[in-house]
Amino acid sequence: MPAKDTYYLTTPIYYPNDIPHIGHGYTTVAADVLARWRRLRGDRVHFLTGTDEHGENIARAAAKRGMTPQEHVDEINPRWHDMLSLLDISNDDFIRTTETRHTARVQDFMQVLYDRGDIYLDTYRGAYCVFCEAYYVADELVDGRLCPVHRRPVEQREQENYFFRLSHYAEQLLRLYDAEPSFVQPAVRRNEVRSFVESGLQDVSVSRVSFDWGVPVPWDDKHVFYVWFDALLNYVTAIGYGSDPDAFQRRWPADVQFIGKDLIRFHCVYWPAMLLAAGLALPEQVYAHGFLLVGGEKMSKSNATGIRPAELVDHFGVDCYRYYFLREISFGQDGSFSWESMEARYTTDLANDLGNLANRVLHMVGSYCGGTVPEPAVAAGDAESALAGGLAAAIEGLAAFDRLDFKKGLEDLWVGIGAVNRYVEARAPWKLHKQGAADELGRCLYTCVDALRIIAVLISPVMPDAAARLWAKLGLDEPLSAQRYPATVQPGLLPAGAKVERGELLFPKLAE
Ligand code: ME8
Repeated sequence: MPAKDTYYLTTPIYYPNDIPHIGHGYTTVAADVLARWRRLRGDRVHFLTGTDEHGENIARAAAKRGMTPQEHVDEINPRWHDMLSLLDISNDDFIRTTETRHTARVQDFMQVLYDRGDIYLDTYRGAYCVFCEAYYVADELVDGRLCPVHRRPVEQREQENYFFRLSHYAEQLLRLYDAEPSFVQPAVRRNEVRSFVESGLQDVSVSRVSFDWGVPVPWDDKHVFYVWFDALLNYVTAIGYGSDPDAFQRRWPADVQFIGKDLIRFHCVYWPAMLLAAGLALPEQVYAHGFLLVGGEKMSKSNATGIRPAELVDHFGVDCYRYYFLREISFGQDGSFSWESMEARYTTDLANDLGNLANRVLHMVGSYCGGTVPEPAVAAGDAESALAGGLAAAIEGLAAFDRLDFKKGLEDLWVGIGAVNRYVEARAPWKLHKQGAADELGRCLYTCVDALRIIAVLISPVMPDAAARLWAKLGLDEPLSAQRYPATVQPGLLPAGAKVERGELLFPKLAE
């Protein structure tokens, strides 16, 4: 059997009951930045996303549109792929839970749990939220009758269901949270999950008889599996569980599973318990980020605050979209989106700090050196050493991405970009040109273009499009995709003699 050799990361699989909004974009972009970052570090990466297509929610959305659930999900699926290409997402696979590669393996997995005695038949009564597809106990409800997530009335339900012996795993889960503090991150979510489990776990229902839009229970065809058990299994069915043992061994366990904080109970309690029951390894980490808020409330389609990614990308471009959310909001905490703050980030960080720098430097190489990167004929002086120090800090700082601290990594990177801007001001190449100090000028412009080369690589996980456009201006033979962190982001590796091209602005003025 091969050993694990692949960095495997996932997003939640989203409900295609409607088109995607920027909340879905947020998780997906963060995961994509990590996937690109790991590739830049030289890892083999497998990045999975997809759609969660079964359950009552989807069946209702389809009925509203006068369609069968299958017609509905087939019709809406391309809109999810549109979001991925709009946002430059580099996923390696996209799973739909209606695919046979998934449904057949869900049946296999659940059969294992049934055969081991971890699933049994019983009757369930309780408060149910259709939008969450979840039961709540009385003291979780708001005002005794509203779902705590959707603030909509819950329904009282009684059903004959199959149950998973979740209670049996409480002790093991508590030991897991204590022994592996990195399993649930950030810490505030681990504490939340831990107290939930500590307060007592009840067995949970894993099947439904009231509708049939789901994966049939193989030993009792009156039932379909509860959509959450079906959905969670995508993380293993998509990578070869039960179908391709080699592929599975090379990827599982997942390195990071990204979720929003709404999903911690499912991913940090049910999911590890299911894996323990099946005798599979647990993911290294489940990371629950915060909510994007609009007007202080969680932004969502059901409270009519959903913003489509295209509304922002059309105006600000994909690079700013990807940069903004990770730079503005501490990953893990809630954050508010505002048009004004996005505009400010575009103008200050992107157009001024980075775009103008590239434009200025390439303009000078064009006018003073005929567009050819000069030889650094004289040795580096104090100004160059100061700049190298600034860039080294930025390069090192970007490793904050390993901890998913995207904000800190980007802040450090922009301190580095500031250092290049200060270097240009201090060395004033226009003065060196006037003075006819050709060697000094050559050293200065070489240093600047070399810095642009490093910056292009460093921004590439977050802004792959801008990075590629900047890289193309530098006229280098090696492709951007061949660059590696940290080996090729060291000063002085730029070959002299490359033909640079100023071309169009990296971040043009925004339309009014
Ligand atoms: O829950 N802020 O799917 P879903 C930040 N199918 N992230 C947000 C957000 C917001 N306002 N709104 C949504 C489901 N998200 C299940 C998951 S996984 C086995 C099954 C993001 O379409 C965030 O990642 O409701 C959240 O966890 C997810 O979308 C919920 O997506």
